[in-house]
This record gives sequence, structure tokens and C-alpha cells, in this order.
Amino acid sequence: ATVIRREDYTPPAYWVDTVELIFDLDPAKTRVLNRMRLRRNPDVPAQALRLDGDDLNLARVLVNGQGCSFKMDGSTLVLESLPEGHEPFELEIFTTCAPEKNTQLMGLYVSQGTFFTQCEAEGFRRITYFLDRPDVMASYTVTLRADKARYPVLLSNGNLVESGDLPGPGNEGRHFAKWVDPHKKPCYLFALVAGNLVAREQRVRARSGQEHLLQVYVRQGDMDKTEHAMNSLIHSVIWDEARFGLPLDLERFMIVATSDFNMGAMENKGLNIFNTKYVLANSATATDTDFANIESVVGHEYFHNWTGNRVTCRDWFQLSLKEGLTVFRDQEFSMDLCATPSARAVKRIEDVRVLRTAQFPEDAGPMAHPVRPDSYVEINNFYTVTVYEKGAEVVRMQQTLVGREGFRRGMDLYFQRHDGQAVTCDDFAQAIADANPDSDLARLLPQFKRWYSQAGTPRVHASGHYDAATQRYTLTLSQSCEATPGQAEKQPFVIPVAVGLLDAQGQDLALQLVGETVPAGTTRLLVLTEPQHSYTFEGVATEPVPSVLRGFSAPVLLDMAQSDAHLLHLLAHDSDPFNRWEAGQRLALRRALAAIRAEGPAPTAPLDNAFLDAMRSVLRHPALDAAFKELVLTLPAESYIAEQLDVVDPQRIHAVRETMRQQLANALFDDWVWAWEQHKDNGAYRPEPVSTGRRALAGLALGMLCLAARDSGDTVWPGKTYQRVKDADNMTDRFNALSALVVSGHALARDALARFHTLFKNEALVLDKWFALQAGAPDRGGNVLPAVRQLLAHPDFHLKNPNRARSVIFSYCNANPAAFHREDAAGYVFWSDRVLEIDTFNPQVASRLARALDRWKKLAEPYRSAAREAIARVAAKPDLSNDVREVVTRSLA
Ligand code: DPP
Ligand code: ZN
Repeated sequence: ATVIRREDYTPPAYWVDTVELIFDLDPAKTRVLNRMRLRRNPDVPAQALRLDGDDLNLARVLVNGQGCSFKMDGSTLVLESLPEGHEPFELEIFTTCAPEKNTQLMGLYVSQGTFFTQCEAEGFRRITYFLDRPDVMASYTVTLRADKARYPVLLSNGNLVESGDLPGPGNEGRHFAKWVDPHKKPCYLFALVAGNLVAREQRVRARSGQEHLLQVYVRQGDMDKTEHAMNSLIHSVIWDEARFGLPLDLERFMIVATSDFNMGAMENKGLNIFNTKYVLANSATATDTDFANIESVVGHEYFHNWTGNRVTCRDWFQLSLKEGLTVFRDQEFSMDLCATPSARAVKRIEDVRVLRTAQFPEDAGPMAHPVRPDSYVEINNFYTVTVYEKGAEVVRMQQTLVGREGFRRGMDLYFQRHDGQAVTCDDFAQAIADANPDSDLARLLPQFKRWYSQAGTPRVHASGHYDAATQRYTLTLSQSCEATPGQAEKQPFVIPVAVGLLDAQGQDLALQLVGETVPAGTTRLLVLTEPQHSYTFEGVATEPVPSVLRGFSAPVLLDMAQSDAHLLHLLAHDSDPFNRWEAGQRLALRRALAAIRAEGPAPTAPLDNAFLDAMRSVLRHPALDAAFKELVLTLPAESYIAEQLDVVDPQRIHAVRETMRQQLANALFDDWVWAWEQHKDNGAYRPEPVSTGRRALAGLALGMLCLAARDSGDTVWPGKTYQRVKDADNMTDRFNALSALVVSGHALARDALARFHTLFKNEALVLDKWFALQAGAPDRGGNVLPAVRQLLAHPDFHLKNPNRARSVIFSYCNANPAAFHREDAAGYVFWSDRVLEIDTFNPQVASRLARALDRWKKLAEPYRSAAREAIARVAAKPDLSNDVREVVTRSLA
């Protein structure tokens, strides 16, 4: 496999100005006529035209209407004798492909009788020969022809200009539709859909007065699950105009749902294609989390219309240019839809939790790469939490450094400069800085851009010193960053650290740095650029409690020796909700790590009264929101705990965390009863933050009550929980109750699962949850793996459907560490079998699964050696896909 390097980028040798595609759609053999106008790029030396292709049958090549010679270099079509000079010429290519045999779900494929496409990153070459790279932007005209009865709906990008029945013999029962996209686009944004679908429609009027048609296409029978996606789309249109002045630039904007999709969704111009998981929802089938995810994914794909489509990436190394920025935008969108600061903070905490539990491990493991990678073998492997979530943090830091208005100015300049272009991450940061010439970002830009070029999570060490005599408090910050593959030494980053100081009553102090004449605010942004720097505040009357990295102002690991007393003070009082939550997490983490590291068997009571009392105070607090309480009362995840350790024993981590949960359940029993009673009734279901938070807290309480019941032998609470599974009026409450029984391992779980299956056997997305819950259940004496094997044999299990495969296999291998890491290595053998099996038909899904053992080097024995062996077993297969090959090679390096 070839390594592709960023430094080797060269502009394309040819430009494609227009593309006319004519499809005769047939599942077994689809015929594709591709007529392009090309011209040589005058800026590069004359050379042959090399067109990418993959899995195509080539029938004919014409240049300006004449047959012409060509050759194949592997799967690349090479044309050497093209017209000289820089005049445009016409190239016509006729190919066929077999959509029904396309199990990779890249290119043109069939899902439940409907045609779909997925072209990002390099799927267009599976539809026709092309310059399949994002910096080649063309105007598209697309004609779809198909059987009218089977494929009544024919969609592509842009505007429908013509449609009707096809005339002539041989065309009986066939019809066509012709679409013209008014915007130039790279081919990865091409899309078509053909099938028997229905649409929810809504007309909206933009500020300019222009009318737009919004459509959400689904299968018949799913219409009652489209309201939320449509509402989310309408909110997205309004928000992007209001916050960034970015209007919808199309007459028609379509979303289409498919149940077979490798990713979440795809921002094809004017024709977004979505995994059903991120479209379909009603209160009976979807949880609050589903509703929230739909809102952010609908927003995300819509926002790509500007950040991604109008301005796209020069090459795939720049992926975070669109993804980091668009994740940032969807995060801001969801926050702006929140009515209260507390709800905003909850969203921020949830986003940081994803970053720390998924991206930090990636950045410390064999697949660590910069936000803008330097090389790849398979670009599909770089749609990562680093490119997306860390990329979003890098954009967020730019906003933090220039302020919210300054960031808006920067975005305006970015579009003024680059609308219609394919650009780089450098271009983006430059625009934000240039629009804010007096900012720290402008002053520090070259150093700031190390966030794009250096991998690894920086570690910030903070220590405070109070001098009573001078009434000064000095905070010393230092930074370091561990080596990552290919990057032994790191240069210092620009790290914005938001800091506050609390007095003994828990009030924020007004902060005045030495040299300033008056205090300025209670949260100060310290911008650390050196390896170490000290900041001295004056006029500090008594020793303060520092609150460092408020709002998680930078994606770093913060080391700070904080006493329990300080952390308890922050948990009780910090005005910054993020750090208030973080104080509770640190208290819990400290106790977990002590118990894990203790000699001998794991302690039976890792939690002390001070901690339990603090948790009780939060739970019973009269002013805090339920959503925030639920976050505080949830212990750090096993994967997050594992990252704090040099040597990881997954069984020990699990045992300790389970003991802590049990203790929390027992010690706060009366409080959980109170929490349940207070939060269980919420009136008619609405997916908004307040009742969502209340359902989450009620669900946590119920889980705790079932755990406590397991210890005490009580049957009342499991009975009530079972009742809730039966009569809850929404999926959130129903599923929380089902989880409570399954997680506590109660005997009623079996019955509840069976009942749940019967109720929802025709709801694919609900069945995914049913599978995932069982594959992710706490392990009791090694019972999960046999259960997983049974689930694979279940008549409703379909390995080729990515959602279903993920619901069982990923829930087990990636999200259930104690069940997966078995002393007998059976979990790893299962994993390697599945990676190899899935790789034969869907390399992208296989490659994600292959990453379940990313952190094997940290494992204690016997896990470490067994994991290595399992990876080596995968690597030993000679005909692996590039996708899986790249992951296992890096893992073993
Ligand atoms: N570009 C898609 C997204 O992240 C993924 N292919 O929205
Ligand atoms: Zn995206």
C-alpha cells in the first residue's frame, strides 16, 4: 500500500469544468455515461490525464466524439494522447457497475431496494472514472433513468429541471429526472437517490425573502418519525443566518434516510444522505439522546453547506478545515438552542466527556495524528475524533482568543476570501487572525498553528502559591507533551487557560494581575506560550481556592495538586459549571485510582463519608438542574480511568468502579428514592433540556435503586422498574428502566428484554438498542461473550447492516472492557474473527472495529500478550484491505 504525504501535494494537471452524467439505474448492472469538459491546467507541466477508478467496467472512451487510445495503470485510466494546448475538450466515458453487489457502501449501492450513493472521501471513482480529489470543482448535470414503479422518486443535487416518462421502445414503464446543480462542487459531494420514498415537506422564507423547500425523505411507514429532523433543519437554517450571516443558497434542500450507512450522515450539496439513526425519532421509539443527536447531526450536515461545500478542502489532509469547524458550529448551535446557561454548560460537559474518553486515548495511542495529518494510507481511517472533536477545540480556542464578535469577523473574512475555493487549515486560521489584527491569535499565529501540526495531548501543570504578607497569589503554569508516532519532540503550544479564584465563602474574587491598576473580571484568560510562566494576582486578602481551566478552555490534561478540601469547595461553589462538575470527577477519580493501586484485593468501600455527603448535597441541591446533577453523580467511565494509569488491568478497574457504584447506591438510598419520586413524572413528552435532564436523573436513580436492591434482596424496586418497562409512555423512560434491570442483573431482566423485543420487533433502531444493551451489560463471571455469540445467531441480527453490526460487536469490543478483556483471551479471538470476517465485505466498518485494541500496550499481563497475538493474527492475513492493514500495522509498530 502506498503512503500519501501532505508535502507531495501538487495541483491537478487538468480542470474539469462541467460534468454531465446519465444513469440507467439497475441493481445488477447500472450504466453510467459521463460526459466531461476538461482543459489542461496551465500552471503545471503538460502530462497525461490520469483518472481514478475502482471496481468499474469500462466500455468506451471518446475524446471530442472520437475513439481514442488509453491504457490502464492498475485501476487508473491513463489518457496520453489528448489535444495539445489549453482549449477545453470533451471526454466521454461509458462504464457499468453492479450496485447490488456493493457491500462496502461506498459509491453507488442498494439498500432495501433503494439506490443511494456515498462518495466522501473517494467513492465517486466507484461510479465513474474521474479526477477524484476535492480541489477539482465542476458544474454537474445529472439525468437518472429507472423503472417508474420500483423507483418513483429520482433525486440528485441541485434543482429538478425536467422529468417525465421515457419515450420509445424498450423504455416501457421507465421514467427520468434531470437535475442541475447551480453550484460548482468537488465530486465527493455528488449524490443520487432512487427509490420508493415519501417526504415531509416544509417551506421556509429566508431573511432575504427567498423561499426554500425543505424535504425529509424516508420509507413509507416512517413519516411519523420525521418531525424532529424537520424542526432541527428549520432551526439550523435560522441559526446559521442569525449567528454567521450564512443563508441557504438553494431553492431546495433535501435529507434522505437510509438504514445502511457506514457513517452518521453526508453533506452532499442539497441532498444530504443520513443514517436513519440520525433522522428518525418519535417519543415511542427514540430516547432523549437520540433526539439530541439528530438535532446536532442535522445541524452539522446543514452547516457543511458553507463550511465544507462553498469553501472546501484543497486535499484530504485538510479534512479538519471542514470537520473541526463544522463540529464547532454544531456544538455552538446546540448550545445556542439551550434556554439557560446551565443547559449550555451541560452540553459543554458532554462534549468534553467525548473528547476525553475517545480523543485523548487516540492521541496517546498508535493512531495518534495531528489535526492536520501529514500522511495516510487510507483516508477513511482519518475520519477520527482527532480531526473532528479536537479540530473543533482548536477552532474553539481561536474563538476564545479573539472573542465571539472577533470570530464572526474572522468567519466573514474567510468567506470573502475563499468562497468557491478549495483551501487549507492555514487559510482558515489566517483569516481569523487577519480579521483580528490586535489579538493574541494574530500575535501568536505561527505558534498557535502547532495545534494543527503536532499530535498528542499537552499536559499543563499548575501550582499556586499564596503570600499572606503581600496579599499576592501566584499561579505557575507549565506545559509539556509526550512523544507520538513520528514526533519525538514537541514545541510549546499556545494554551488559553481560563482561571478564577474563590474565597472561603465560595465567591469569585475580582482579579487584578500585578501591573494592572484595577481588577478586571472574575475569570481571566491566561495565554500560556512558554514552557513555564507565572502569573501573580494582587489584592488577594485570604488564601483563595483556584479554579483552573474554566469551561475546559483548552484540550489539555491538567495536573494540579488540589486537596480534597479545595475540590469539595469547588464542587460546592464554583460559579463555572464545568469546573464544578470537574471537581466532583476528580474526587471520584482520586478514590478510584487509590483503590485500583491498593495492594491485595480491591477495597470493599472505596468511598468515604466526605465524598458521599458531597454527592448527596449535589443530588439534593435546591438550585441545581437535574441534568447537571446527573452528570455529577455519574462516575468517570472505565476507559477514562484506564487512561490515568500506566498499566491497565480492566478487570480491576471494573471491579473498583462497580464497588463504588454499589456504595453510592446503598449509601444514598433514601436520596435516590427522593430523586426518583421528584423527577419521574414529566407530563407529555418533549425533547427539551429541562425534562430531558429530569428523565436522565430519574433514570440514574432507578438504576441505583435496582443496584441497592440487588444487595439488600429487596424486590420492590425491581418490581417497580419492571412496571416502568411495561407502561412508560416514552422510549427514554422505558429504556432507562430496561437498562436498570439488565445492568443490575436482576432476574426480571430476562422477561423485560423479551417483552421489549416483542413490542419493537419491527423497529430496527429500537432493536439496535436492544442488542447493544445486552452486548454492553456488566460482565458476571464471563457471561457476556456467550450472550454475544447468541445474539449473533439471533434471526434479527444482520452482520452486513452497519448499525446492527455495531450494536452487538462494537458494543462488546469497544464499549465493554471488563467483558472483552478476558483472561482466556476469548474476547480477542472473537474480535479478530469479526475483523477478518467484516473486512471481506466492508473494510471501513472492519477498520473501525480493528481499533478496539489500540491501547493494548498499556494492558497488564496476561491481556497484553494475548492482545498482541490477536492483532498479529489479523495482520497475518495477506489480503487485508488497506484500511485494516494500516490500523494493525500502526498498532504493532
Ligand atoms: N463529511 C461527513 C460528516 O462528517 C462524514 N463523511 O458530516
Ligand atoms: Zn462533517
